[in-house]
Amino acid sequence: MIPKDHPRYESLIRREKIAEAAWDKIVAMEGVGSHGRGEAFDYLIGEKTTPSALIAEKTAAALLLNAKKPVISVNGNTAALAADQISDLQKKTGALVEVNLFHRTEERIQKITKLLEENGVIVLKGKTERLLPLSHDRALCIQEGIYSADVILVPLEDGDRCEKLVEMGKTVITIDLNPLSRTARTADLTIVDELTRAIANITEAAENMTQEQQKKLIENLDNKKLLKSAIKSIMENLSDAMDRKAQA
Ligand code: PTJ
Repeated sequence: MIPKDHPRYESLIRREKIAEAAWDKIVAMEGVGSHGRGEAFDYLIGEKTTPSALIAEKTAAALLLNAKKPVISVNGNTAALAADQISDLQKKTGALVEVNLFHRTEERIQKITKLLEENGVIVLKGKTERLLPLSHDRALCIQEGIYSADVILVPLEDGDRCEKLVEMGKTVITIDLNPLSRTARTADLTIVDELTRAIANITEAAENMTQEQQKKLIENLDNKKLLKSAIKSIMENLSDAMDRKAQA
């Protein structure tokens, strides 16, 4: 039982959700490791949304709202941490939601779909085919979903599929706390923020932006600048920590 007044309550609750979902086979065992890496980067970034991440989140909302066929690709970790938030984001943006897994089993697909549906998500179903040029099972997707999306949100992604989706001409948005990852460097737009904070901010932005604001954000999108900013935030955070230590 995690007390509500614990200074790192939110982070510990997320860890507990991941652990429970791993026991339920919603999160892959490898996903527990991925979450730990995410936690470490969140620590480095100060466990908060930086100003440049907020710009990235607003830009993500603008891209999804202006897409012809926006799709959100959901894996085990994303479902475990944010099933209810994915439902809100789907409602605000009209995006299709497709389950796509790296460590794919039919059992996990069923369990993740059930969890999403229990939280109000409309999950795309249909014939799954090996449509992406990848040797692993992330190649498996639905023709009317991921395969034909023009804008795709792929939270907590692996670099391979991100690269292929970009090569296929899609606008790829990722959420990844590690600004150095291959995915972060390959995507068209990288949100360096914790998944649940990021989805909440994208959804809020999708509710509140004018057409003019959306247009401006899309025109000004510069992912290299956003990544540099994220790395700078980590460096500043570390430098502040060193100063505090020196004064102690
Ligand atoms: O459910 P599956 O089978 O599709 O598997 C999903 C995982 C996450 C296991 C798979 O996609 C994977 O191995 O991902 P990676 O290569 O570990 O990349 C995940 C990235 O997300 C890493 O750079 C982590 O730092 C980052 N990350 C982890 N948790 C969070 C996060 N970023 C934002 N918010 C988080 N909560």
